[in-house]
Amino acid sequence: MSSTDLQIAVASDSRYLTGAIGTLSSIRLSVSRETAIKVFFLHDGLTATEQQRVHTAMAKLKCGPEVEFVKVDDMFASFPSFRHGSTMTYARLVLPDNMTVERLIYVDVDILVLKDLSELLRMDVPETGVGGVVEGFIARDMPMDLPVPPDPQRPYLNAGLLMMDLPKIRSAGTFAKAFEMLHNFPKSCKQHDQSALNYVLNGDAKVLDEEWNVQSGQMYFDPIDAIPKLVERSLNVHFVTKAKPWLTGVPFPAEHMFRMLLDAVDPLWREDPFVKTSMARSVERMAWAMPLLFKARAWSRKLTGKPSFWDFYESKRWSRYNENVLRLDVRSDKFQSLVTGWQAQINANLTGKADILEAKSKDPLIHRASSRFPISWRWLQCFERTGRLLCRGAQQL
Ligand SMILES: [Mn+2]
Repeated sequence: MSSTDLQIAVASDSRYLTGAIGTLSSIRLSVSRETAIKVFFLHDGLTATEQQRVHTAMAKLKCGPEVEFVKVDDMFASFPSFRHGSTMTYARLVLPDNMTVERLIYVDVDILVLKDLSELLRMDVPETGVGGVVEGFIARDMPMDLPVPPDPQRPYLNAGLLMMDLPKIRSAGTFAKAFEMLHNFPKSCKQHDQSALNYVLNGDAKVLDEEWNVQSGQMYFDPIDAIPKLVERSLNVHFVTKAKPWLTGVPFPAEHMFRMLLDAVDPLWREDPFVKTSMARSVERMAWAMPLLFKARAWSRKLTGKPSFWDFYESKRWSRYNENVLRLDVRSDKFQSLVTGWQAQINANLTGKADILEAKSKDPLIHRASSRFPISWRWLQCFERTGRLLCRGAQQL
């Protein structure tokens, strides 16, 4: 292929369409305008209107990627389904059979891509044909029904961003073996295709620097300390939790950047039925109460003899979230210059003059940090601390 330089594959159903539009736009902005981008968009039956929505959004960008929709058969029906019954997570495994290109980069549709992906084309890949970033969020799968357990010392990849050398994958049979794993040992494949792929690779992959796929749901990922790297455009942020930027009001910088892109290329994205009915948004409004609610559930489960590690974890995660919202100063120079610079970059890449936006985004969520929320959260913390002191006092009596 002479005119096309960067070949990308994504997979999405209607539910993630908004995310796909944001992710693809960010890829376009991350590479020079001389780099032509071809996108293979795997789907399980997007309507003509939905496909047109993607084309329209991409046409708003100068040198917008050429998108080819590829419908994949319902061959994954027997595999464990993802949340909401989606099996599109398996679609990446059929890529070697359907594509004639050599190097392909698979990208999840929940990533803000800032780092130039064409750099990945110049890297070597081992004979298995796969490269990726080590998983940092989900604990490594525990083998449930495997005859030979995997070696825990070997790297375990996150499947959200994969560089693929298709001829190598075909000749090593990497993805064919992963399909076999899913068929034969479904119980071990808790993380779907990611588990299967990792069992097959057993660490024999090109391990990329973390910056290529920073998994933002990690407890140690600090969304505010990340600002300088966002300014440098030196990392890709993978929104790995349910709190996707387009489904929630998460006010952190990367999430905000994602929504700014959507505002520019797909102004009616908030009307998407899956965005409008997002459960995550209402849960997020209760953020101030979440740490206590989860802790209450954790203790009640502990008292009834069914302790749950996850409730404590969730309680801690929401506390961390609330602290970060309090720390975030949207009026700070750091934040403002990030937003202004990003808006300028977006504007420079828009085709129509009429669409050019001001740096002051119409995102109403970003101003929430100064709402009543911090007060409720502080009061709850006081309440909890007093309760704990009273309990301790009572024990000493
Ligand atoms: Mn993902």
